[in-house]
Amino acid sequence: MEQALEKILMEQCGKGIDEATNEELYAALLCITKEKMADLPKIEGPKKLYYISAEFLIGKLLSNNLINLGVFEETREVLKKHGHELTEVEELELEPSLGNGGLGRLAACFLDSIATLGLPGDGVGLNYHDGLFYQKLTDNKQREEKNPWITEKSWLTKTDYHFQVPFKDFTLTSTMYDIAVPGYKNGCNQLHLFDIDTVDEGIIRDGIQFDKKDIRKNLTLFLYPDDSDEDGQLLRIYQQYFMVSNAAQLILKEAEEKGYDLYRLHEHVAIQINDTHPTMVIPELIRILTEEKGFNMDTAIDVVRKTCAYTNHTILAEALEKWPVSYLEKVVPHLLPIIRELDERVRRDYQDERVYIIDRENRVHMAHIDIHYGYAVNGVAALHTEILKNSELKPFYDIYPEKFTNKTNGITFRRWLAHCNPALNACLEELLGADIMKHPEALEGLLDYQDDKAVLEKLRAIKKYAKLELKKYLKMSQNIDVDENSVFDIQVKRLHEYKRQQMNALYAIYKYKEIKKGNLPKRPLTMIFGAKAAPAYTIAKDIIHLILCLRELVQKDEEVKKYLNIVMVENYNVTKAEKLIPACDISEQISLASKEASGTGNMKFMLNGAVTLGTEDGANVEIHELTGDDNIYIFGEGSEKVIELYDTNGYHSGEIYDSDPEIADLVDFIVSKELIRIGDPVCLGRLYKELVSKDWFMTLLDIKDYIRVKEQALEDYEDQEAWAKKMLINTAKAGFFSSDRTIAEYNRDIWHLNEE
Ligand code: 26W
Repeated sequence: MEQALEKILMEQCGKGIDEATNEELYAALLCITKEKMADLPKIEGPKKLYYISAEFLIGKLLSNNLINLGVFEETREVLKKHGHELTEVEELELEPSLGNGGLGRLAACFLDSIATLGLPGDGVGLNYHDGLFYQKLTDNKQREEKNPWITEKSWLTKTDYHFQVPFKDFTLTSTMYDIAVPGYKNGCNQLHLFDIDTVDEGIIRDGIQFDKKDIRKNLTLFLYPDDSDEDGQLLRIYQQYFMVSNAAQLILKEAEEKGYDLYRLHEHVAIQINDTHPTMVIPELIRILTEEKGFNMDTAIDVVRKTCAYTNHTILAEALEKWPVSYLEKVVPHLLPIIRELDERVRRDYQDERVYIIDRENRVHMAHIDIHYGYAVNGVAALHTEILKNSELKPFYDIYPEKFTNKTNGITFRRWLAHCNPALNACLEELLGADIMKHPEALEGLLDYQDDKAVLEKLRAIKKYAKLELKKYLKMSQNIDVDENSVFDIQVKRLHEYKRQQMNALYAIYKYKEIKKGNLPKRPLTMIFGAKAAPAYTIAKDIIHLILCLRELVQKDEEVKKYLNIVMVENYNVTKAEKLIPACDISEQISLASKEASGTGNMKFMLNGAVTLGTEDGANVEIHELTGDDNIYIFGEGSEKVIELYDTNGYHSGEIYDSDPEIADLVDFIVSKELIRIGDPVCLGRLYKELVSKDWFMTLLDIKDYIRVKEQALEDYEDQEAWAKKMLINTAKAGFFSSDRTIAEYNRDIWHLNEE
């Protein structure tokens, strides 16, 4: 590495390593790493996977790629020897924000694991120039700004692949960009991101406003532009079709180049449809096969059905896509005859209108296309899959029980241990004498040390170090002070009412009031939030406003400030997650039971020795089973009760509010004179009203139990040795959540990639 770096720096800027600036070092390392990846063997085999996803939240790539190439340590040493820090060089890399949250990050972890397991599989998505918006926090509110990440020196490689994508009134020519995906000590796959050459960032005005109708200029400008109006939704359909038409053309081109018989496509290709966003790949493939490849309809449908598999990531009704036929007519009229044909076949076979593709209101249910015309359907955690089978998708499960499987999510340990917590990783490898990156199951060996005082002490020291690092980072990035001796309680994830950040905010109110009353905690508490709210999601933005107002209130109160610190990290993203997660003591996973399909942050925190405070929801259920009752804090109503409350219309937050003065006291504080003095009365009033009159995600149902259990966790934290043991057991049991395990299961049960 040293020689390569010397050479390229000399060529590029006539300097040695000592004199090079961080910018120059970054450019040189990017170049070297790209070359090394280009030299890796391409992963090949009899059958190839295409993972189509509207989101790939890949994070910064420099360290990750160096780790996977096996040259991370060496590079760090070389830089150090010459007076540089790899972490500082890495600061210069811009994070591509090509995702909203879990679904996009999962896709990125999966690509890493697919390559690591040596399976041939490429990602296919879109090259959004500004990704998801950049979140600025000003005047205690979220403001959206553009979030560019593509610079001259980036991981993207422009290819000479171009496809024609036909829309109703015009055809666009695509360009394919590639990002290399090296496996950990293995060969290389690719992430293909499609784009058009005419996108114009100049059309963005004040924040993230732009002309939603000018498709040639805006098609790949943003991820999920505001879809609160018709033009926004039409733009989403343009994006989705553009993505899948390119994917379909790429897949068929590669298959034909390899000389495959398209009638046996399913023997050589598996297509994973990541949520419903890529669903139109099904009618698009059928269209191309029938119109251009001489297939008859029956055969085209049969081949496509044997090729496509669908993953469901949510049961929230509003997130299950249903496009009005009239919208599809405006964008992709050539798909409608196919979609109608698919619907007619369903109607011929089943007399149950719940499984029709086109409903009475003339809306196309995208998930229904996937389930009828794909060969596999999976949920992303055990509980989630059970809920799909027994309630949300029951009519489909009754028809196709054999299609349904569970694939509990996972995370790549390369990024979420080796990269984000090198100290912990080194300690584990030393103790266990194994390459955890290849053998996550070896973590269980840590259990042998659960009563070893020296090991427990070491784990505490590693946690303390991560807290100090986070402290430095918060000071540098937001000028925020935190006390490393306080408990770090962290909730970082998309802002959504079902995730119940508002319940955590009510806890902050509770704590504030307790401190005011003189019930002082034994140790200060630092409550850290990080969350972006969708630009058109008003209540979510009100919750951010409440949290920021509470921060201001506490900060201005010298007495309370000593015991409570409320922090909101600006623009939460993968890079920030990597700094927050190792430093966490208490991991907040407090969604309303049944609503969080899986969660993956919960796994990252667990692996890094945080203790979960959570509901029996998503993968928390599996975390609970693995750790046992003593190493997790579970509270709240379970999913069965919650589902029953929805079914019977049995939940009325107003009744709880009226009958429980303690709860009313907390909720009332949202519109108290203390807070109204600081905040916007419209926002706070709206949130207050939402909680007392609707509270769709049942905050008030669980708030008391939440407070009780959280207080217990804080008390238990004081027994430092017992707490360190909980940390150890969490890390020891986290091996199951390696995405290598998840991908091995996908391959075994769905893709069958290395079977001739
Ligand atoms: C309708 C558009 C839309 C787009 C994105 C709706 C919802 C989304 C989310 C960002 C989808 C998402 O991230 N789902 C999450 O997927 C994770 C990976 O499976 C799960 O761990 C989370 O529980 C789930 O919320």
